[in-house]
Amino acid sequence: MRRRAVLVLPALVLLPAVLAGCGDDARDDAVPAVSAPAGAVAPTGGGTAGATATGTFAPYAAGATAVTYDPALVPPGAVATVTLSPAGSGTTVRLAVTRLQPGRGYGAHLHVKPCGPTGDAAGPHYQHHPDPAASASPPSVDPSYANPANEVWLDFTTDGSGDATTTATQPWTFDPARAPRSVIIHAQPTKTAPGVAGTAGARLGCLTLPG
Ligand SMILES: [Cu+2]
Repeated sequence: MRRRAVLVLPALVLLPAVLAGCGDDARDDAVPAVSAPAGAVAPTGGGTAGATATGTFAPYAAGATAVTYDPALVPPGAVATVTLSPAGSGTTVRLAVTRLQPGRGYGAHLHVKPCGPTGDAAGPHYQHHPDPAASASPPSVDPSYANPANEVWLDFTTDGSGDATTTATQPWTFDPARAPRSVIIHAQPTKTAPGVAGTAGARLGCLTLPG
């Protein structure tokens, strides 16, 4: 009698949906929390209720907390610290940076995805009321959604040492199902006009928030 080999092939090969692509929706927060990458992340409070992260900028490496995409404008060795602090029914977000270019204005916002190999990986801005017309491209540029009351804008101008501290206080808390995952530092102050609202030039650097 002839024996018949039976091959069982996996019917499905599931790839993780966390490939660092740009241009997805603001929804990768259902991914279970992973341990903090090597670096100076100091998660506190579970990410959505309150969180803090500190990183020293360097060119991208897997697991990096702080990434520079423009070493001239966000020099390796510059440091950023972001703290999300719930306060009653509101939230205060504080960003402190050191050793950027002195006397220079930068844009900065909370974005929805962690930092990745390119600035685009961080996805669009966190919005309290998501813009129903927004997609990955174009992102929300409607001033009725892309504004500093509905997003978290942290623009700053550095002092003579390249340091700055800025805060934004909102009367709302982050949706725990889609909490912000990064701060992006941009090349320009944030624009407010229709069609460009919320944009701030190139993405120079990124700091990942604990998820
Ligand atoms: Cu931004």
